[in-house]
Amino acid sequence: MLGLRRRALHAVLLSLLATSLLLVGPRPDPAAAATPLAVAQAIATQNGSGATVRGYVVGQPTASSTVVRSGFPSDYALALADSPGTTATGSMIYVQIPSAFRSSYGLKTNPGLLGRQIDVTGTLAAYFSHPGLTGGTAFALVGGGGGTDPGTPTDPGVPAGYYDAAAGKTGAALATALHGIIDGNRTLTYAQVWDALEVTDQDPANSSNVIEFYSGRSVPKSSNGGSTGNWNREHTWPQSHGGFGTAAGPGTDLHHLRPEDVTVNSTRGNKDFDNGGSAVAQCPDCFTDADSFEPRDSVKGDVARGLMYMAVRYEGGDGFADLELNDSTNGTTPYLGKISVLLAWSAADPPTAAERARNDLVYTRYQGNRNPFVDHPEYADAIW
Ligand SMILES: [Ca+2]
Ligand SMILES: [Ca+2]
Ligand SMILES: [Ca+2]
Repeated sequence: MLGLRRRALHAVLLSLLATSLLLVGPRPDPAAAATPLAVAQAIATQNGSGATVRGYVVGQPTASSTVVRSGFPSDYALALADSPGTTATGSMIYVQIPSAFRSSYGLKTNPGLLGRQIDVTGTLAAYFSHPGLTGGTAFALVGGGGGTDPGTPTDPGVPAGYYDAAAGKTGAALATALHGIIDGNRTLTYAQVWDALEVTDQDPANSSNVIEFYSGRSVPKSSNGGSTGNWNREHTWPQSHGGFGTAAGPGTDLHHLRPEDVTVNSTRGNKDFDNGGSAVAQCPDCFTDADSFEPRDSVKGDVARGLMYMAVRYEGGDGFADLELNDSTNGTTPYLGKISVLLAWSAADPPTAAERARNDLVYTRYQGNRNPFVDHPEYADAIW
């Protein structure tokens, strides 16, 4: 019985292997991948050949001579041009977005892609009765933040030049440069934060759930609220350490707001972050005492980088306090501690792919600004 089943499985695997070998076909030309075509070249080469085309996302084609730049109706297509300001459809190539790439490159889901430079590999063939690129097999953002620190894996979502103003700087000059890069962001209302957290903190293994930040539990998105057992909106920089309440701005900034169990959120209260204390109920590997809270190891760096972002983003402008990290456990606005511990946590728990993906989501989908300490964790020691 077992032998028969194993033989049957073997046959299936062999036939799959044969099929995949047949599907491989001619090897791709590595030179084509290394040197992408400009959009003008791609428009002039509509011969059914395969190519990688590099261009700026300038909108979504909805008809042969119509490309919209807002109110994107779907994730099915985008238009590329050699200049981000192009509005003439004759200078654009229309790109079909296969289903596998729609959640990452469709404009309805990712309106922040407008103006970004991307590479698309596909077939040079008409789409919408217009010069096109169809059957895409690879989509990639161009750029990636300069080679200042080859030891740090750079997020491909970082647009080229994003951190140029910070290059070569340290200390207060670096903080000032970063502030200039990340300020002026879009803000959410406190009500919009519910929906945003369901996206940014979704459980990768269950799209109906979010992961509670400190406790690590996967809980239904639908069980948000203020009752025991619900999850709610945790300000990792406590409202009372910044006087911002739930105001649009620091009170709703997704770089430090996270879903957390109501009871655990209440236990954390407005305590500073530090090591030690006794175990926290419903929060494995979390500790607390009278004046501080310690989350589980795998989010220690995430906590630290979110707070470092807050200290640099909020410098006393926009009608809000100048948030600052210090080395105390203090209950006073606008300070939060302890910076020596947060630096150690950031070093011990460096950014993961999941943390970088969250940063990308906040950037592209909600706020239009990035957390520099996720993209460049080395900035932490360069400032503090
Ligand atoms: Ca303490
Ligand atoms: Ca982490
Ligand atoms: Ca500050």
